[in-house]
Amino acid sequence: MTLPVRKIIHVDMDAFYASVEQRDQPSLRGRPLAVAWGGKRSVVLTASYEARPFGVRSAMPLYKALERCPQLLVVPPRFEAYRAVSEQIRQVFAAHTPLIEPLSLDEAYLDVSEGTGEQGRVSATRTAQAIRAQILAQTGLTATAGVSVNKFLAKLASGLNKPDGLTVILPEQVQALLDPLPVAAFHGVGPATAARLAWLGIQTGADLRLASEELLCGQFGRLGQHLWQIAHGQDERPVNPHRPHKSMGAEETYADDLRGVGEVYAALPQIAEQVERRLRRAGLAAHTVILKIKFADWQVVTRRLSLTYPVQDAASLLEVAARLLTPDLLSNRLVRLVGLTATGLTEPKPPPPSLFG
Ligand code: TTP
Ligand code: MG
Repeated sequence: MTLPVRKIIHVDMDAFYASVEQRDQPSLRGRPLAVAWGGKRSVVLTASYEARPFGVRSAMPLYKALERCPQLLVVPPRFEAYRAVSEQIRQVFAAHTPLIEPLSLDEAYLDVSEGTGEQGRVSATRTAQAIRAQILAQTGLTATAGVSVNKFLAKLASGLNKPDGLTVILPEQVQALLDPLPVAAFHGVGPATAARLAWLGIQTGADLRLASEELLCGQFGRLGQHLWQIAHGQDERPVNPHRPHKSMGAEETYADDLRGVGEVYAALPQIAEQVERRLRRAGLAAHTVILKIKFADWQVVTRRLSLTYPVQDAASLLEVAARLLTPDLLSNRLVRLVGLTATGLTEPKPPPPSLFG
C-alpha cells in the first residue's frame, strides 16, 4: 500500500523580533541590531541579518555579542507587537488551510495536501509563494518557506534559503541532501543522543540511514525507529492544529544508575539546557520548575518550586533544580532517570538580579 503523498509547508519569519523593530523604527533599518533585555544575565533573543556576519546569534550572552560587533544596536523586546504580527500571519495561513500547527510566534507547519480552492488541489509551491506575498503585504515583513512531503523535510527546506526564500525538496533529492548532514540536524537528536550515536560510530545522515533498524531500536527504542525513518526522509507526524503548550520538559534515562546528590546534580545541566532551548524556541518562560526522579525500582517522585519571576535560561533552571534536589529526596536510592519540566508558561520578562534574593 502506498500512502498518499502529503504537501507540507513550513513558514518561518526572518529575524522575527529584529525585523519588527526595524519595521517600526526606521533608524534601525539596515543596521546590525540585537533584541535583548539589558542586565547581567542578558542574552540576545535575536539578531538582524546585518548583525549575523559578525557572529551575533540567538541565545548568545549580550556582552559577547557586543565584543563581536561593537556597533551593535540593542533594543528591548516588545511582545505585544510580536503577538499582533503572529495573529496576522495566522490569519493568512487560515485562508489557505485549516491544518495549521504553530510552533512559536513566528513559525508554523501547514498541511495543504487538500486544495481549498474551487479547483481542488493546488500546487503547494504556489500556495507557499502566495502566503509569503500576503505576509509581506499585510505585515511589511518577509517570511521564508519550505515545501516538501513531511514536517521534517519542510522545516529542513525552509532553513536552506533564509531570509526571504522559498525552497522545495522533492522526494528524489532527499537522500543526497540528508546523507552529508550531521546527526544533530535530524529531528529528535539532542546532544545526549548525538553523543550516544557518535559512540556507535554514527555521525552523519548516511551513517544513520545505513544503520540497521534493529540496532537503532535496540539502543534507542521508539526514538531509534523515528531516527531510522527520518534518515530515509520518512516522517509520518501529522500537522497537529491544537497544541498550546502547557509545559516543556526534558529527561534522561541513564544506562548506569546514578548514586547520590552529586551524581544527579552533575546530570542536570544538560537537561536544563535542553529545556532552555525548547523555551527559547517557543518564546516562553516558566513560573514553575518541576524536578522528576525515577528510582531504580521505577518509583517516581517529583518536586516543584514556583518563582515570582518567570525563568528561561539554563542557569536559572539549574538554580531552582538545585534547591529541589536535597539528600532526603534521594535517601540513598539509585536513580535511573532525571527530568526537569518548565510549567506555568508565560512571556519572558526582564531577568531579576537574583532569583532567590
Ligand atoms: P527563530 O525563527 O529561531 O529566529 P529568527 O526569526 O529571529 O531568525 P531566522 O531568520 O533565523 O528565523 O526565532 C523566532 C523568534 O523567537 C526570534 O526572533 C526571537 C525568539 N527567540 C528567542 O527569544 N530566543 C532564542 O534563543 C531564539 C532562537 C528565538
Ligand atoms: Mg524565524
